[in-house]
Amino acid sequence: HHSCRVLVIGGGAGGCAVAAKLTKVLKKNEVIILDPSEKHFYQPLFTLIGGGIYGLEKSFKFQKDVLPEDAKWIQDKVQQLSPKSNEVITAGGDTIKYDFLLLALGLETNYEKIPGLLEALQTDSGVCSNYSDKYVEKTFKVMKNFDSGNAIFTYPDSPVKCPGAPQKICYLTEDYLRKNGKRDKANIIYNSSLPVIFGVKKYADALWKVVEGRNIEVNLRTNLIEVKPDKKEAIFENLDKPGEKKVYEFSMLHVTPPMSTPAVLRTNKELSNSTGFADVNPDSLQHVNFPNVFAIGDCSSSPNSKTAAAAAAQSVVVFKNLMDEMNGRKVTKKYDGYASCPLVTGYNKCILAEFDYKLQPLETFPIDQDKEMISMYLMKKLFMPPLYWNLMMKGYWNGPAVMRKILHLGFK
Ligand code: FAD
Ligand code: UQ1
Repeated sequence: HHSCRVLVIGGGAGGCAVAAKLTKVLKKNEVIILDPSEKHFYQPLFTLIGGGIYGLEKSFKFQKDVLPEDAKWIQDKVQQLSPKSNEVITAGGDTIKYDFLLLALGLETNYEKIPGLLEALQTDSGVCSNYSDKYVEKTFKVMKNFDSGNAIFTYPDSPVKCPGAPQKICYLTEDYLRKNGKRDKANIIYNSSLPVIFGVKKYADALWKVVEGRNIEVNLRTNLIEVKPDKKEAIFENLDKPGEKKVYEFSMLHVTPPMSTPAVLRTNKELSNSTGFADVNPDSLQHVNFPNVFAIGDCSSSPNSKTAAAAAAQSVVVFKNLMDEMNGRKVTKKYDGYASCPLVTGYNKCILAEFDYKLQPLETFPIDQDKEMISMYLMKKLFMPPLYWNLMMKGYWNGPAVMRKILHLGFK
């Protein structure tokens, strides 16, 4: 049995970033991090691994080498949350008491919700998915083996992490097939449950030009409901016309699975809202009913786009507000909803989308970022991984807000 000043549940992008900040001001072992996984994945690299640019080994480090030294890591899962008594119970049967709690459990992938999908992923069927460390390396194998026919990319009817990623791999595949002389034998199809290609108009306009210029078919409100690996068929429903289905044959099928917060949070009615996300104030990221509870990252109800970039911008808000709450001061720091999504559109180009709660562009660089640029591609590929490991995971990266202000001096 343990007790601590701050319990951080989930030592991923958001949890580790805040824990690193907390350990700089609290005493050794006053912070406990509860996380079962041996490996810490830098998931934004999965897009490039799927595209064959890197191997899986580039995307992770061991959690023991990532989590802050002055925090105590308990390698276990949370099984029960009891916010009224300020304690949790772990799967291993430990009780952990806390003064303050940070929920940072991320989003789970629910491959099993689509009949036939797990079997298809585990066999030689042309079905792949960048959204799991188990399957991400299969994507490039499927790309290489493609000869002709339909290459289909899906976006599910649920919230997802990195809402751009389902189409990034579509663009990489299109570019790969073009470079390898197979493009004219391929129909490239992006079937998305959403009513738009992207939620921010400026970038949606740019992406429509990309898909039109490269002859990619886009079907909106089209949701994958079943995969038949033996027949190589994918079944989609029309979300606007209940009951209307369409069967596609495929040679390649890249699936973005439905996602949800982990059941332990989703089913806890004291902590989560009706959609299963930790119910926080979108400005302060403090829980609406329990002032000693905060949330960060993909499991938070704050209505921003779920990205590591958003978690970075949130980390400083959560840290400051948690310290203010701890010291009996007024909680004042506000999160503006900043998120960013490097929309990789080919092997050397990328549109860097950056925006806020209002879905208005909030761009770091004093240039119009709705253009495909090699510089943004190189930033995503070469600059972001070390920034994540060496700055964000050490508590020194709060997103690009300061950089943006400096770069815009004299421009506005
Ligand atoms: P995570 O980093 O997922 O961490 C959650 C942690 O909680 C994990 O360590 C897990 O082990 C732990 N956990 C889960 N259940 C329990 C439990 N019961 N008890 C204890 N611990 C638990 N973001 C970008 O900014 N840019 C990108 O280009 C980008 N591309 C992406 C591409 C792909 C294919 C994917 C999958 C994601 C991408 N993202 C990108 C999104 C980014 O990875 C996430 O938004 C980010 O990791 C969220 O951080 P988090 O801390 O909320 O969750
Ligand atoms: C970012 O801060 C971040 O989190 C570490 C990402 O996740 C990997 C990103 O993809 C991006 C683009 C940012 C924003 C950073 C800059 C310099 C614009």
